[in-house]
Amino acid sequence: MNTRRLIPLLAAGALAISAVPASAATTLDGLVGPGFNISVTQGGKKVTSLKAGSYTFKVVDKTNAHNFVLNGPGVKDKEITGLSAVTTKSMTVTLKKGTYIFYCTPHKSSMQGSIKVT
Ligand SMILES: [Cu+2]
Repeated sequence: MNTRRLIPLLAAGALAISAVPASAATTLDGLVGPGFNISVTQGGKKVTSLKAGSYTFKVVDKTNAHNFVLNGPGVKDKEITGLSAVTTKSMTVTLKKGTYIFYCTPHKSSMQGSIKVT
């Protein structure tokens, strides 16, 4: 039996199983607008650091002038709310160790924040 081939498969299986429970995701509150503001809070407190894991970004987008985009390890410029929508949308993502930024595309230089994941 070729155990060198089996071990990576088992490791991949273990990762998939541990990622399954959706109820384990912590909800974070994203807000864009109504002015030139963007933020991520948890229980009313600004989020600047998190432990790696599964998080649901619930984003309230109050204007059609802004969007909410998340970028970081494993999350490539994911648009959670779009530019021409006043909406509330949720997206669950797995955050890995590293730095994530959230931003509004047309106003990225002034409308952005970062979250350090450890
Ligand atoms: Cu904007």
